[in-house]
Amino acid sequence: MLFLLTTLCTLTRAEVIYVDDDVVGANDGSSWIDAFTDLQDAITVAQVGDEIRVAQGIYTPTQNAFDRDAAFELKDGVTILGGYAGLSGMYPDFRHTEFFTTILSGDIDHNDLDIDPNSRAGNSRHVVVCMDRGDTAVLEGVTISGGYAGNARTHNYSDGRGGGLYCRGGCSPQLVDCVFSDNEAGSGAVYINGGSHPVFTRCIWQDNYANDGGAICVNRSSYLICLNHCIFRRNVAARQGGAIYADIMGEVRMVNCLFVANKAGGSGGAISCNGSNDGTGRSVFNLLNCTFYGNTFPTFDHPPTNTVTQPDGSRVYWSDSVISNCIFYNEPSEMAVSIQFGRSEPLIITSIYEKELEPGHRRPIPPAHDVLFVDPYGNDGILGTKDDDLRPAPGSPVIDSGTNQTNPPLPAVDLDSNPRILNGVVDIGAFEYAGPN
Ligand SMILES: [Ca+2]
Ligand SMILES: [Ca+2]
Ligand SMILES: [Ca+2]
Ligand SMILES: [Ca+2]
Repeated sequence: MLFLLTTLCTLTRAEVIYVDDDVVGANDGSSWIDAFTDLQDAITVAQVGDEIRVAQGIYTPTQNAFDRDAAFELKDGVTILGGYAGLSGMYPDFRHTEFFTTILSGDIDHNDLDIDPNSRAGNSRHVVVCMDRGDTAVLEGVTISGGYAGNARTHNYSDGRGGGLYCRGGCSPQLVDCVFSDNEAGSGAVYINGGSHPVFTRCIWQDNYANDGGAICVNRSSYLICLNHCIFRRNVAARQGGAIYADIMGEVRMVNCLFVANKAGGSGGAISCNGSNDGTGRSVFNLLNCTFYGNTFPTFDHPPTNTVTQPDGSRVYWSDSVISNCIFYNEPSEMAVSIQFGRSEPLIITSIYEKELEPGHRRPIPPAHDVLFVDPYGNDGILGTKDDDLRPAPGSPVIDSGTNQTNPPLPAVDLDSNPRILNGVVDIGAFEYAGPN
Protein backbone atom coordinates (compact mmCIF):
# COMPACT_ATOMS: atom_id res chain seq x y z
CA MET A 1 0.00 0.00 0.00
CA LEU A 2 2.77 2.36 0.93
CA PHE A 3 4.54 1.43 -2.26
CA LEU A 4 1.39 2.21 -4.29
CA LEU A 5 0.97 5.61 -2.63
CA THR A 6 4.57 6.45 -3.26
CA THR A 7 4.19 5.45 -6.90
CA LEU A 8 1.07 7.56 -7.30
CA CYS A 9 2.77 10.55 -5.74
CA THR A 10 5.66 10.12 -8.11
CA LEU A 11 3.37 9.89 -11.12
CA THR A 12 1.31 12.94 -10.21
CA ARG A 13 4.26 15.08 -9.18
CA ALA A 14 4.12 18.19 -11.36
CA GLU A 15 6.78 20.82 -11.14
CA VAL A 16 7.54 24.07 -12.83
CA ILE A 17 11.12 24.18 -14.07
CA TYR A 18 12.60 27.60 -14.90
CA VAL A 19 15.05 28.43 -17.67
CA ASP A 20 16.67 31.80 -18.33
CA ASP A 21 19.81 32.17 -20.39
CA ASP A 22 21.35 35.04 -18.43
CA VAL A 23 20.90 34.37 -14.73
CA VAL A 24 23.73 33.47 -12.35
CA GLY A 25 21.97 31.69 -9.47
CA ALA A 26 22.17 28.06 -8.39
CA ASN A 27 21.20 26.86 -11.87
CA ASP A 28 18.92 24.10 -10.60
CA GLY A 29 15.70 25.28 -12.29
CA SER A 30 13.79 25.67 -9.03
CA SER A 31 12.94 29.38 -9.50
CA TRP A 32 13.63 32.28 -11.83
CA ILE A 33 16.57 33.31 -9.61
CA ASP A 34 18.03 29.81 -9.71
CA ALA A 35 16.92 29.02 -13.26
CA PHE A 36 18.78 26.71 -15.57
CA THR A 37 20.59 28.71 -18.22
CA ASP A 38 20.49 25.76 -20.62
CA LEU A 39 17.11 24.50 -21.85
CA GLN A 40 18.62 21.09 -22.48
CA ASP A 41 19.35 20.70 -18.74
CA ALA A 42 15.68 21.37 -17.94
CA ILE A 43 14.46 18.84 -20.52
CA THR A 44 16.85 16.23 -19.13
CA VAL A 45 15.43 16.44 -15.60
CA ALA A 46 11.78 17.01 -16.58
CA GLN A 47 9.29 14.27 -15.75
CA VAL A 48 5.71 13.57 -16.74
CA GLY A 49 3.46 16.47 -15.74
CA ASP A 50 6.22 19.05 -15.57
CA GLU A 51 6.09 22.46 -17.18
CA ILE A 52 9.26 24.16 -18.38
CA ARG A 53 9.06 27.97 -18.49
CA VAL A 54 11.66 29.54 -20.73
CA ALA A 55 12.53 33.23 -20.53
CA GLN A 56 13.35 35.49 -23.45
CA GLY A 57 16.76 34.65 -24.85
CA ILE A 58 18.58 32.47 -27.32
CA TYR A 59 19.06 28.78 -26.61
CA THR A 60 21.12 26.29 -28.60
CA PRO A 61 20.79 22.49 -28.30
CA THR A 62 24.42 22.17 -27.20
CA GLN A 63 27.35 24.22 -25.97
CA ASN A 64 29.64 22.21 -28.24
CA ALA A 65 30.11 24.22 -31.43
CA PHE A 66 30.84 21.04 -33.41
CA ASP A 67 28.03 18.78 -32.18
CA ARG A 68 25.67 19.19 -35.11
CA ASP A 69 23.64 16.12 -34.08
CA ALA A 70 22.52 17.53 -30.73
CA ALA A 71 18.86 18.64 -30.68
CA PHE A 72 16.19 19.57 -28.18
CA GLU A 73 14.05 16.44 -27.84
CA LEU A 74 10.38 16.73 -26.92
CA LYS A 75 9.17 14.52 -24.07
CA ASP A 76 5.80 12.97 -23.35
CA GLY A 77 3.94 14.70 -20.54
CA VAL A 78 6.26 17.70 -20.61
CA THR A 79 5.12 21.13 -21.75
CA ILE A 80 7.74 23.66 -22.83
CA LEU A 81 6.50 27.26 -22.76
CA GLY A 82 8.53 30.15 -24.20
CA GLY A 83 7.94 33.88 -24.05
CA TYR A 84 8.44 34.69 -20.36
CA ALA A 85 10.00 37.96 -19.23
CA GLY A 86 12.38 36.11 -16.92
CA LEU A 87 14.62 37.77 -14.37
CA SER A 88 15.44 40.76 -16.55
CA GLY A 89 11.74 41.70 -16.57
CA MET A 90 9.88 43.50 -13.79
CA TYR A 91 7.54 40.52 -13.46
CA PRO A 92 9.47 37.37 -14.41
CA ASP A 93 6.30 35.33 -14.87
CA PHE A 94 4.80 37.82 -17.31
CA ARG A 95 4.44 36.10 -20.66
CA HIS A 96 4.17 37.61 -24.11
CA THR A 97 5.67 35.62 -26.95
CA GLU A 98 6.27 38.67 -29.18
CA PHE A 99 7.73 41.01 -26.54
CA PHE A 100 9.81 38.30 -24.92
CA THR A 101 11.07 36.15 -27.75
CA THR A 102 12.42 32.75 -26.84
CA ILE A 103 14.59 31.56 -29.70
CA LEU A 104 15.68 27.95 -30.08
CA SER A 105 18.59 28.41 -32.43
CA GLY A 106 20.64 25.98 -34.47
CA ASP A 107 23.54 28.45 -34.64
CA ILE A 108 25.78 26.41 -32.36
CA ASP A 109 28.93 27.97 -33.83
CA HIS A 110 27.55 31.49 -33.25
CA ASN A 111 28.45 32.97 -36.59
CA ASP A 112 25.20 33.26 -38.56
CA LEU A 113 25.00 36.21 -40.89
CA ASP A 114 21.97 37.08 -42.99
CA ILE A 115 24.14 37.95 -45.93
CA ASP A 116 26.19 34.77 -45.90
CA PRO A 117 24.26 31.49 -46.25
CA ASN A 118 27.50 29.56 -45.68
CA SER A 119 27.50 30.72 -42.07
CA ARG A 120 24.71 28.18 -41.49
CA ALA A 121 26.70 25.17 -42.68
CA GLY A 122 27.98 24.44 -39.17
CA ASN A 123 24.53 24.69 -37.53
CA SER A 124 22.45 21.96 -35.89
CA ARG A 125 20.98 19.41 -38.27
CA HIS A 126 17.68 19.56 -36.38
CA VAL A 127 16.97 22.17 -33.72
CA VAL A 128 14.10 20.14 -32.24
CA VAL A 129 13.33 16.45 -32.68
CA CYS A 130 10.29 14.44 -31.73
CA MET A 131 10.48 10.65 -31.90
CA ASP A 132 7.65 8.31 -30.88
CA ARG A 133 5.93 10.83 -28.63
CA GLY A 134 2.23 11.22 -27.91
CA ASP A 135 0.02 14.28 -27.87
CA THR A 136 1.19 15.23 -24.38
CA ALA A 137 4.51 16.42 -25.76
CA VAL A 138 3.85 20.14 -26.09
CA LEU A 139 5.99 23.01 -27.41
CA GLU A 140 4.44 26.45 -27.19
CA GLY A 141 5.51 30.03 -27.83
CA VAL A 142 9.04 29.64 -29.18
CA THR A 143 10.84 30.63 -32.37
CA ILE A 144 12.79 27.81 -34.03
CA SER A 145 15.49 29.20 -36.25
CA GLY A 146 18.79 28.47 -37.93
CA GLY A 147 18.43 24.71 -38.36
CA TYR A 148 20.53 23.42 -41.23
CA ALA A 149 19.71 19.91 -42.42
CA GLY A 150 21.90 20.17 -45.47
CA ASN A 151 21.16 22.09 -48.59
CA ALA A 152 20.95 19.27 -51.09
CA ARG A 153 20.42 15.57 -51.44
CA THR A 154 24.09 14.89 -51.15
CA HIS A 155 23.51 14.34 -47.44
CA ASN A 156 22.44 11.07 -45.88
CA TYR A 157 18.86 10.14 -44.97
CA SER A 158 18.20 12.14 -41.84
CA ASP A 159 20.78 14.78 -42.51
CA GLY A 160 18.74 16.47 -45.19
CA ARG A 161 15.36 16.56 -43.48
CA GLY A 162 13.70 18.84 -40.99
CA GLY A 163 16.12 21.64 -40.18
CA GLY A 164 13.83 23.13 -37.54
CA LEU A 165 11.83 20.10 -36.41
CA TYR A 166 12.23 16.45 -37.27
CA CYS A 167 9.25 14.24 -36.37
CA ARG A 168 9.13 10.52 -36.80
CA GLY A 169 7.68 7.35 -35.38
CA GLY A 170 4.14 7.29 -34.01
CA CYS A 171 4.51 10.83 -32.93
CA SER A 172 1.73 13.38 -32.31
CA PRO A 173 3.13 16.44 -30.53
CA GLN A 174 1.24 19.68 -30.17
CA LEU A 175 2.95 22.83 -31.38
CA VAL A 176 1.24 26.08 -30.48
CA ASP A 177 2.20 29.70 -31.25
CA CYS A 178 5.58 28.68 -32.65
CA VAL A 179 7.51 30.47 -35.38
CA PHE A 180 9.77 28.58 -37.79
CA SER A 181 12.12 30.98 -39.52
CA ASP A 182 15.35 30.83 -41.50
CA ASN A 183 15.73 27.09 -41.42
CA GLU A 184 17.27 25.24 -44.33
CA ALA A 185 17.00 21.61 -45.39
CA GLY A 186 16.85 19.23 -48.30
CA SER A 187 13.26 18.56 -47.20
CA GLY A 188 11.26 20.85 -44.95
CA ALA A 189 11.93 23.22 -42.08
CA VAL A 190 9.58 20.70 -40.50
CA TYR A 191 9.85 17.09 -41.63
CA ILE A 192 7.10 14.64 -40.72
CA ASN A 193 7.59 10.95 -41.31
CA GLY A 194 6.51 7.46 -40.38
CA GLY A 195 2.92 7.67 -39.14
CA SER A 196 3.34 10.90 -37.25
CA HIS A 197 0.30 13.09 -36.71
CA PRO A 198 1.30 16.39 -35.15
CA VAL A 199 -1.08 19.28 -34.57
CA PHE A 200 0.10 22.83 -35.28
CA THR A 201 -1.98 25.72 -33.97
CA ARG A 202 -1.32 29.42 -34.70
CA CYS A 203 2.18 28.68 -36.00
CA ILE A 204 4.06 30.77 -38.56
CA TRP A 205 6.58 29.61 -41.13
CA GLN A 206 8.64 32.31 -42.80
CA ASP A 207 11.85 32.54 -44.83
CA ASN A 208 12.58 28.84 -44.74
CA TYR A 209 14.36 27.20 -47.67
CA ALA A 210 14.43 23.61 -48.93
CA ASN A 211 14.59 21.57 -52.09
CA ASP A 212 11.12 20.12 -51.38
CA GLY A 213 8.63 21.70 -48.99
CA GLY A 214 10.16 24.99 -47.86
CA ALA A 215 8.10 24.99 -44.66
CA ILE A 216 6.86 21.42 -44.26
CA CYS A 217 7.66 18.13 -45.93
CA VAL A 218 5.40 15.16 -45.22
CA ASN A 219 6.55 11.73 -46.23
CA ARG A 220 4.79 8.38 -45.93
CA SER A 221 2.72 9.42 -43.00
CA SER A 222 -0.46 7.40 -42.60
CA TYR A 223 -2.07 9.70 -40.08
CA LEU A 224 -3.81 13.03 -39.93
CA ILE A 225 -1.70 16.17 -39.87
CA CYS A 226 -3.55 19.26 -38.66
CA LEU A 227 -2.68 22.89 -39.32
CA ASN A 228 -5.04 25.35 -37.65
CA HIS A 229 -4.77 29.14 -37.99
CA CYS A 230 -1.26 28.94 -39.46
CA ILE A 231 0.59 31.40 -41.71
CA PHE A 232 3.11 30.55 -44.43
CA ARG A 233 5.03 33.42 -46.00
CA ARG A 234 8.18 33.78 -48.11
CA ASN A 235 9.11 30.11 -47.91
CA VAL A 236 11.03 28.78 -50.90
CA ALA A 237 11.43 25.32 -52.39
CA ALA A 238 13.91 24.88 -55.21
CA ARG A 239 11.82 22.03 -56.60
CA GLN A 240 8.30 21.45 -55.30
CA GLY A 241 5.95 22.81 -52.69
CA GLY A 242 7.12 26.32 -51.76
CA ALA A 243 5.35 25.95 -48.42
CA ILE A 244 4.32 22.29 -48.27
CA TYR A 245 5.34 19.18 -50.12
CA ALA A 246 3.54 15.97 -49.30
CA ASP A 247 4.20 12.46 -50.47
CA ILE A 248 1.77 10.76 -48.20
CA MET A 249 -0.76 8.12 -47.41
CA GLY A 250 -3.00 10.13 -45.18
CA GLU A 251 -4.63 13.50 -44.75
CA VAL A 252 -3.28 17.00 -44.32
CA ARG A 253 -6.05 19.15 -42.91
CA MET A 254 -5.75 22.93 -42.94
CA VAL A 255 -8.21 25.35 -41.40
CA ASN A 256 -8.00 29.16 -41.56
CA CYS A 257 -4.49 29.13 -42.99
CA LEU A 258 -2.82 31.87 -45.04
CA PHE A 259 -0.24 31.28 -47.79
CA VAL A 260 1.49 34.41 -49.13
CA ALA A 261 4.52 34.88 -51.37
CA ASN A 262 5.79 31.33 -51.20
CA LYS A 263 7.83 30.18 -54.19
CA ALA A 264 8.72 26.90 -55.86
CA GLY A 265 10.85 25.99 -58.84
CA GLY A 266 9.15 22.77 -59.91
CA SER A 267 5.50 22.44 -58.94
CA GLY A 268 3.27 24.08 -56.38
CA GLY A 269 4.18 27.64 -55.43
CA ALA A 270 2.24 26.97 -52.24
CA ILE A 271 1.59 23.23 -52.06
CA SER A 272 2.62 20.20 -54.02
CA CYS A 273 1.28 16.74 -53.35
CA ASN A 274 2.71 13.65 -54.91
CA GLY A 275 0.46 11.09 -53.28
CA SER A 276 -0.72 8.16 -55.32
CA ASN A 277 -4.42 7.63 -55.70
CA ASP A 278 -4.59 3.99 -56.63
CA GLY A 279 -6.31 2.90 -53.44
CA THR A 280 -3.12 1.88 -51.69
CA GLY A 281 -1.62 5.29 -51.19
CA ARG A 282 -4.58 7.58 -50.85
CA SER A 283 -3.54 11.10 -50.02
CA VAL A 284 -5.87 13.91 -49.20
CA PHE A 285 -5.59 17.60 -48.65
CA ASN A 286 -8.59 18.95 -46.83
CA LEU A 287 -8.52 22.74 -46.99
CA LEU A 288 -11.12 24.79 -45.18
CA ASN A 289 -11.23 28.59 -45.29
CA CYS A 290 -7.67 29.10 -46.47
CA THR A 291 -6.36 32.08 -48.45
CA PHE A 292 -3.61 31.73 -51.07
CA TYR A 293 -2.14 34.92 -52.50
CA GLY A 294 0.90 35.63 -54.65
CA ASN A 295 2.51 32.23 -54.42
CA THR A 296 4.66 32.17 -57.49
CA PHE A 297 7.30 30.81 -59.68
CA PRO A 298 10.23 32.93 -58.62
CA THR A 299 13.31 34.58 -59.76
CA PHE A 300 15.67 32.47 -57.74
CA ASP A 301 18.42 33.54 -55.44
CA HIS A 302 19.34 29.88 -55.26
CA PRO A 303 19.06 28.24 -58.69
CA PRO A 304 16.63 25.31 -58.79
CA THR A 305 18.25 21.91 -59.00
CA ASN A 306 16.28 20.77 -62.01
CA THR A 307 15.40 22.54 -65.20
CA VAL A 308 12.00 24.12 -65.30
CA THR A 309 10.92 25.31 -68.68
CA GLN A 310 7.67 27.04 -67.87
CA PRO A 311 6.70 29.07 -64.90
CA ASP A 312 3.29 28.14 -63.63
CA GLY A 313 2.38 30.58 -60.96
CA SER A 314 0.73 29.67 -57.75
CA ARG A 315 -0.05 26.08 -58.32
CA VAL A 316 -1.51 23.70 -55.84
CA TYR A 317 -0.89 20.19 -56.99
CA TRP A 318 -2.34 17.15 -55.36
CA SER A 319 -4.65 14.21 -55.74
CA ASP A 320 -7.99 13.42 -54.19
CA SER A 321 -8.68 16.44 -52.04
CA VAL A 322 -11.49 18.56 -50.65
CA ILE A 323 -11.38 22.35 -50.74
CA SER A 324 -14.06 24.47 -49.09
CA ASN A 325 -14.39 28.24 -48.73
CA CYS A 326 -10.87 28.94 -50.05
CA ILE A 327 -9.36 31.76 -52.11
CA PHE A 328 -6.59 31.18 -54.67
CA TYR A 329 -5.50 34.48 -56.10
CA ASN A 330 -2.79 36.62 -57.61
CA GLU A 331 -2.48 40.11 -58.94
CA PRO A 332 -4.07 40.37 -62.40
CA SER A 333 -0.66 41.19 -63.84
CA GLU A 334 0.95 38.14 -62.28
CA MET A 335 1.00 34.66 -63.68
CA ALA A 336 -2.46 33.31 -63.11
CA VAL A 337 -3.25 31.20 -60.14
CA SER A 338 -3.80 27.66 -61.20
CA ILE A 339 -4.64 24.35 -59.72
CA GLN A 340 -3.13 21.34 -61.31
CA PHE A 341 -4.84 18.13 -60.43
CA GLY A 342 -3.22 14.87 -59.61
CA ARG A 343 -4.91 11.65 -60.59
CA SER A 344 -8.32 12.81 -59.48
CA GLU A 345 -9.91 16.22 -59.27
CA PRO A 346 -10.39 17.72 -55.87
CA LEU A 347 -13.89 18.42 -54.74
CA ILE A 348 -14.06 22.21 -54.68
CA ILE A 349 -16.85 23.79 -52.69
CA THR A 350 -17.70 27.51 -52.78
CA SER A 351 -14.18 28.70 -53.41
CA ILE A 352 -12.71 31.40 -55.64
CA TYR A 353 -9.95 30.12 -57.86
CA GLU A 354 -8.49 29.73 -61.25
CA LYS A 355 -8.28 26.30 -62.62
CA GLU A 356 -6.04 24.28 -64.81
CA LEU A 357 -8.27 21.95 -66.73
CA GLU A 358 -5.79 19.49 -68.18
CA PRO A 359 -2.22 18.70 -67.31
CA GLY A 360 -0.03 20.70 -69.61
CA HIS A 361 -2.84 22.93 -70.76
CA ARG A 362 -3.11 25.92 -68.54
CA ARG A 363 -6.43 27.59 -68.89
CA PRO A 364 -6.70 30.07 -66.11
CA ILE A 365 -10.23 31.16 -65.53
CA PRO A 366 -10.33 34.62 -64.00
CA PRO A 367 -12.54 34.85 -60.96
CA ALA A 368 -15.89 36.40 -61.77
CA HIS A 369 -15.07 39.32 -59.50
CA ASP A 370 -11.98 40.93 -58.08
CA VAL A 371 -11.61 39.53 -54.58
CA LEU A 372 -11.03 43.02 -53.10
CA PHE A 373 -8.56 42.61 -50.28
CA VAL A 374 -7.90 45.55 -47.94
CA ASP A 375 -4.21 45.95 -48.81
CA PRO A 376 -2.30 42.82 -49.86
CA TYR A 377 1.10 44.53 -49.94
CA GLY A 378 0.67 46.68 -46.82
CA ASN A 379 2.44 49.97 -46.07
CA ASP A 380 5.90 48.65 -46.87
CA GLY A 381 4.84 47.77 -50.43
CA ILE A 382 6.33 44.28 -50.08
CA LEU A 383 4.26 41.13 -50.33
CA GLY A 384 4.75 38.54 -47.63
CA THR A 385 5.50 40.81 -44.67
CA LYS A 386 3.63 41.31 -41.45
CA ASP A 387 1.78 44.44 -42.56
CA ASP A 388 0.02 42.71 -45.48
CA ASP A 389 -3.75 42.88 -45.08
CA LEU A 390 -5.59 40.07 -46.84
CA ARG A 391 -8.84 40.69 -45.02
CA PRO A 392 -11.85 41.31 -47.29
CA ALA A 393 -12.50 44.96 -48.11
CA PRO A 394 -16.05 46.38 -48.05
CA GLY A 395 -17.96 45.06 -51.05
CA SER A 396 -15.73 42.00 -51.52
CA PRO A 397 -17.57 39.09 -53.12
CA VAL A 398 -16.12 36.71 -50.53
CA ILE A 399 -18.27 38.23 -47.77
CA ASP A 400 -21.11 35.93 -46.72
CA SER A 401 -20.38 33.70 -49.72
CA GLY A 402 -19.09 30.52 -48.09
CA THR A 403 -20.93 27.45 -46.97
CA ASN A 404 -21.54 26.80 -43.28
CA GLN A 405 -21.93 23.07 -43.93
CA THR A 406 -18.36 21.81 -43.97
CA ASN A 407 -16.35 18.76 -43.08
CA PRO A 408 -14.52 19.27 -40.78
CA PRO A 409 -17.00 21.66 -39.15
CA LEU A 410 -16.18 25.37 -39.16
CA PRO A 411 -13.97 26.48 -36.28
CA ALA A 412 -15.24 28.97 -33.69
CA VAL A 413 -12.87 31.76 -34.78
CA ASP A 414 -11.11 33.06 -37.90
CA LEU A 415 -7.38 33.76 -38.37
CA ASP A 416 -7.80 36.98 -36.33
CA SER A 417 -9.43 35.01 -33.48
CA ASN A 418 -12.68 36.86 -34.23
CA PRO A 419 -15.94 34.90 -34.62
CA ARG A 420 -15.73 32.67 -37.70
CA ILE A 421 -19.35 33.25 -38.70
CA LEU A 422 -20.69 36.81 -38.79
CA ASN A 423 -23.93 37.87 -40.44
CA GLY A 424 -25.16 34.29 -40.45
CA VAL A 425 -22.96 33.02 -43.29
CA VAL A 426 -19.24 32.30 -43.19
CA ASP A 427 -17.01 34.29 -45.58
CA ILE A 428 -14.64 32.68 -48.08
CA GLY A 429 -10.98 32.81 -47.01
CA ALA A 430 -9.11 32.91 -43.71
CA PHE A 431 -10.65 36.16 -42.41
CA GLU A 432 -14.27 37.01 -41.57
CA TYR A 433 -15.42 40.49 -42.56
CA ALA A 434 -16.34 42.45 -39.43
CA GLY A 435 -17.36 45.78 -41.01
CA PRO A 436 -15.36 48.70 -42.45
CA ASN A 437 -12.28 49.80 -40.48
CA1 LIG B 1 17.08 35.91 -20.80
CA1 LIG C 1 26.38 29.17 -37.75
CA1 LIG D 1 3.87 44.10 -46.80
CA1 LIG E 1 -19.98 36.43 -42.88
